[in-house]
Amino acid sequence: MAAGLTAASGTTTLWRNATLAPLVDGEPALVPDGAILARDGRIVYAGPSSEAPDIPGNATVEDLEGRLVTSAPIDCHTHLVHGGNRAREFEMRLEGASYAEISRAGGGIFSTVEATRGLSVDDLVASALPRLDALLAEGVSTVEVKSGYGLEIDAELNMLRAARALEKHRPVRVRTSYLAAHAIPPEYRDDRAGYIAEVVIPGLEKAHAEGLADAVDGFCESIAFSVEDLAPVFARAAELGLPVKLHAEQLSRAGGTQLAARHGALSADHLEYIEDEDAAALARAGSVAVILPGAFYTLRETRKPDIAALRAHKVPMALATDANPGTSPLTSILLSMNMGATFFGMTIAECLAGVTCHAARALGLSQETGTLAPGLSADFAIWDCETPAELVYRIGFNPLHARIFRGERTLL
Ligand code: DI6
Ligand code: FE
Repeated sequence: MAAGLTAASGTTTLWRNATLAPLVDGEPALVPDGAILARDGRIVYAGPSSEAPDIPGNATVEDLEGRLVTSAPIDCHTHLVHGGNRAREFEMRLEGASYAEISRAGGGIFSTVEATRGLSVDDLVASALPRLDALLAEGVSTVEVKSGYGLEIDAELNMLRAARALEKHRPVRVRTSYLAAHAIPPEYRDDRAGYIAEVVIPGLEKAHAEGLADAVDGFCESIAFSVEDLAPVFARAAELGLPVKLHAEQLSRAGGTQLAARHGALSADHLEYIEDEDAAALARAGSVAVILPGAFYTLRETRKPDIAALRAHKVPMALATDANPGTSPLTSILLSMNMGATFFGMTIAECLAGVTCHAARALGLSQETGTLAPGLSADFAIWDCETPAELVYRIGFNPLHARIFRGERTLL
């Protein structure tokens, strides 16, 4: 141990004999015989055991027997809070029904809106917990949760209240995104501008006043909202000091990525239909490209996000589940990595960065979590693996040995 650098008193734990996989400039730099020292839930040191500071006599010492340790995964794009499910819609598609037939039969996003509007905050929490537990079982420390199935002010706020309440029920960090601009509710079918002016923006102001929203999101798509529809929403977010993110270029090229970049968005998400100039715009804006292979898979999409362009412009790429009942009923961050590699050709390093440091950046949390670095929260995952490649290549297998959240080993 290097002398001199002694961690001060407090609850101190040393995890030793680990194979650390810190990301240095986006590349995993495996550190055999590594150590992590944490005090009161914050990382004091992460690196070779030989260079670790001395530890106080009352420290707890854990021997990890050479296991792989990564920063805890982060799911930076989910719709975890909602009522009902869309299994029947899935079955109808297998029977050959078109989206139009499903919609006419009451399926689609509006069936989830109907199932959500009637639920209390407690009901919404109870409905979301099993989905959250699936993520925590894979070591996830932090999840982003959107509203967007209320489409009226009280129901949208209840979704955000339920998202916030998840932190009271589980050892997890939750960041919320206000997504009333997700779809046009039936009562505003012929009055898009009225929905924006009478529901989306007043609801945003109430959410902000109650401290319910960490960011503002929208669905920029021909079947949802145009750049023109969303401009006043993003302008109001800016006035309120809230960052923005956007579902963009998922099903067509509607200009969402350029809108997100113009607003210095935390992220633009989906991106199947981006062009090189969109990647360049995200790079200039410092925005994260959030890649969502679960929706690509569920929709049997054929157009892939231009990973090569994002790579060439050095746009940080994140990976997330997009856990939602319709287009991505996926609650596995590990499978999201496998899909990112298998469908889109993302490298092991890109997949690992995609669910750790880049996911943290997509939530504005780079100074809090997502990297094994001093000062950050001691959020890390201990795996029964030797290399990060083992985390990405397996399908439907969870090699998590232990989840450490804010320096504490958790049961989930
Ligand atoms: N893009 C999607 O794929 C989901 N929302 C969005 O903005 C669809 C959500 C649903 O089908 O329930
Ligand atoms: Fe989404």
